[in-house]
Amino acid sequence: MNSNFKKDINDGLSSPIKTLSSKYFYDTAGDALFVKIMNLPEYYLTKAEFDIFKNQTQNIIKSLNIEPDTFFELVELGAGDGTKTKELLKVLISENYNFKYLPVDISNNALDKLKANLNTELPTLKVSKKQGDYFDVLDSLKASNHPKVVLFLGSNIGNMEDEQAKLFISKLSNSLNISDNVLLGVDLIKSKDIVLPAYNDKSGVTKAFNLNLLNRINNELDADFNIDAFSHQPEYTEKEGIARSFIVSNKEQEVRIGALDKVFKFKKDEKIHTEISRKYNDTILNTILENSQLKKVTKLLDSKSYFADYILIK
Ligand code: AVI
Repeated sequence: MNSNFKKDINDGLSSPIKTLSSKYFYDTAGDALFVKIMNLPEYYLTKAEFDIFKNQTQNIIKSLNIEPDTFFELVELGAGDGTKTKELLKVLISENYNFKYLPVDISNNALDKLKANLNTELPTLKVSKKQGDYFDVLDSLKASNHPKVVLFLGSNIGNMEDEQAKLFISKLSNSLNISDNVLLGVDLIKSKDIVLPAYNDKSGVTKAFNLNLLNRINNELDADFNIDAFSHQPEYTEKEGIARSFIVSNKEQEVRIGALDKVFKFKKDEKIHTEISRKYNDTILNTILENSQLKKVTKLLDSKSYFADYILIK
């Protein structure tokens, strides 16, 4: 059993404002639910970023500091299924760019699946999977001195509070050499009628994704959460530009977590904060970049201007 998980759950549920980290959404069931989310009609983020990768591939390539003859490493933080990245890889291959693709992920299983798929679909692509923590991998690559392009897509940075995002960006910047690029995908601030349904779909997949966290605590920490006694509650204000997800207790209840030998009390309507999905604009991105050495080069938008891929340079 993961002892960080146990400690984090105990800390989060013992605090006066209960919190559970969204990083714990992704067990096997959570991974499968997230794949379903990406295909939901309401979840515009994946489709919008795919639109940029499919229709603006040349603009992406033009904005990157790369040349066909000079070898570079294309590093992707969080491998995913590669659907968007494949659009870029196809064009780089057909234009004879000299590069290697290095997907980085904590899950070896996800990397194996991606590598097998790429071997079939893009047999000439050089792929080197890197299992581990993002920064351990980036630090190990720094010594090689090859120019790098780092992809951090899908608005994954949006799942960090602003202070965490700043820290992440400055660590990322420190792990790069001068002239290396970052391609950062962020969801943009827009009205509630578009954002909120993306986190509250009609078919209830996002609800299951959020509440799966309680299943995970039941399974891994011998707890007795009654999932039906809790609800999924997303909130969003355009002014703040932040969507937050909560799990709400439907009644006054007690839950025992066996692995902690402890009982947690929930009041009726008490909330557990589980996720932040920060939306961006130029001003917010500027504050996140301000203490790093990364500078904006280009901003590419999808056809509806819902999502942006920023190209940054160190
Ligand atoms: C992975 N991440 C960018 C997703 C998001 O939109 O914040 C996770 C997610 N949570 C609910 N739906 C999707």
